[in-house]
Amino acid sequence: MNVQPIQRIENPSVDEFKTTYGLQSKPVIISGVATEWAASSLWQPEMFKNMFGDISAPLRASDNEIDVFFGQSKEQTVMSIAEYIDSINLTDTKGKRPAYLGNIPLNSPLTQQYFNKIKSHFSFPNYLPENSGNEIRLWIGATNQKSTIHNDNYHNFNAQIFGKKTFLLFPPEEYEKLSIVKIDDELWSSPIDPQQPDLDKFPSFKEINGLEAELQAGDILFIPAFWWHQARTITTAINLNMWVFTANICKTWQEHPTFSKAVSTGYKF
Ligand SMILES: O=C(O)CCC(=O)C(=O)O
Repeated sequence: MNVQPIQRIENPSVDEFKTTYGLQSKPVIISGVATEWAASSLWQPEMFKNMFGDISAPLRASDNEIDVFFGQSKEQTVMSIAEYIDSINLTDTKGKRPAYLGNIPLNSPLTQQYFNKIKSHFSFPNYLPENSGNEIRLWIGATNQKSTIHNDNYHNFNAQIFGKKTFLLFPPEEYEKLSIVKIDDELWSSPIDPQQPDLDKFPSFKEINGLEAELQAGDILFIPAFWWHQARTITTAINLNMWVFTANICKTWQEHPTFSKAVSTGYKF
């Protein structure tokens, strides 16, 4: 795996971002924006415990998506936010790791009343003004939580609010070296664990080219639609992201030119 550090820019104007990164589908880390949000000083695991501790949340039983999508850990578990925060604080990297409070939609009917209490704490700039909507999601995970390598059909601005998280990013064309498979119509994912790749089974992963983003609190990572990505927490981490839907990108991976080329050359997803 050949990974280069991703470019970093300081508080770009909307025009600069849109022209050089958004319209070019070029990943970048934006600094100097989320650092100014109230969330940067207020959001810590204890704040969520104090404000929302009594709420019961459905969680994935495993914090490792490879177990969830390619293994046996499909079950969900329910616990209060207070119990969850205690479980991540107690995590011992050798012991059983806790569930994952990730992918929580904040602007959904179920969560709206809680979201209203914290929505003044952040404000994503409207870097892609031609968007057709957005969705805000919250992710609170313990050290070493891992997602699979997957892609999404919308742009993604992922703000690191607390702790550290690393993202690996690969261009859409690298699907073959990732042995991408279809999980369902919305989800295309890699069975490879990039931190411990099985190179006998997936030899071409050695040749892959990608980017690495080491996010510190206050950074915002731009992941363009259809770029493959994997998230991994380095410490207990709180992230807030905004998925941005735009009319000028194709709606599904099947509509992406790389996908049709892959299928025409015989690749079986
Ligand atoms: O932070 C994570 O666990 C995954 C984030 C992600 O992959 C996404 O927003 O698509």
